[in-house]
Amino acid sequence: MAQKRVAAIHDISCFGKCSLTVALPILSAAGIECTVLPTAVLSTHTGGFTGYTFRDLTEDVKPIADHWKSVGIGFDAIYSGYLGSFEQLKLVGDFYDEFRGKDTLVITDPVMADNGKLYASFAKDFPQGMAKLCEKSDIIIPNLTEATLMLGEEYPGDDYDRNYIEKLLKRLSSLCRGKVVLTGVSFEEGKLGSASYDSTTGDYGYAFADKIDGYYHGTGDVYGSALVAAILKGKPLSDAIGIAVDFTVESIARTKAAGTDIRFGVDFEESLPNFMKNVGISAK
Ligand code: PXL
Repeated sequence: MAQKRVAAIHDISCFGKCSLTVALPILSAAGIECTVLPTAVLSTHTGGFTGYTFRDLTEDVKPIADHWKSVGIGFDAIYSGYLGSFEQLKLVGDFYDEFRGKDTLVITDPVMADNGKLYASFAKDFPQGMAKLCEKSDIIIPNLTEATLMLGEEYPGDDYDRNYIEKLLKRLSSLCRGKVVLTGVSFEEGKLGSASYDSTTGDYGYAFADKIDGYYHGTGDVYGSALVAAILKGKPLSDAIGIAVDFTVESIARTKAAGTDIRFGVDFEESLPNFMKNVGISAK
């Protein structure tokens, strides 16, 4: 069978294990080719570090895409994450239009907010721009904050139930092309996970694990990359969210046990063998 190929459009934060430095190894471990379109190079990610370098690569996005087009490169999926400006949103939307083939899955993680707050580096109207990019996406992966910001709704905090989440998932499915994974969902003290909805089948899915206290940077991208890999390996959405939750939580637990600085990213590498087994890769 032909190897699957993903175009991953994120920044490279050289240190701190997020965006492209996690998408590459995780997709590769699943046997998927990960073609990278770096939107910026930073010495570290922006979460908790000061004085980091930042080289914007916005100007390079279109020439790289044009060259790929001239070579005739196609993608089974396009996966975008952290994008830093309206101009980048526009360029990535154009990339989706240009490279969407008959069977290409377009997956957008609208990274921009958490815990009820837009990240400090984004303008107040950024969520509307991100919602436009989601309109072009087959699958979106917001957390509860990003979901409510894009829908222009109030953030519920911890005050919600299953009925609220299922209605929210339906509204989100109208914002995109029909499949939604909502992260950071909890119905029970001490448990945290994800919910999914596929509007083509009407199926909801849930995956929960024991909640680990502390905010570990880059875990959204570890989760998103594992999810994209599991979907491309043919797992139904409701199974893919479980594989991604287990992989992420196992990685966080190991990192917490090691006492690592929470800004440094999680030790997902040790979990790759288990992840590979779960997506159907076996040593021959
Ligand atoms: O997706 C997380 C992420 C990616 N890239 C950069 C970031 C962050 C989170 O803060 O700062 C540059």
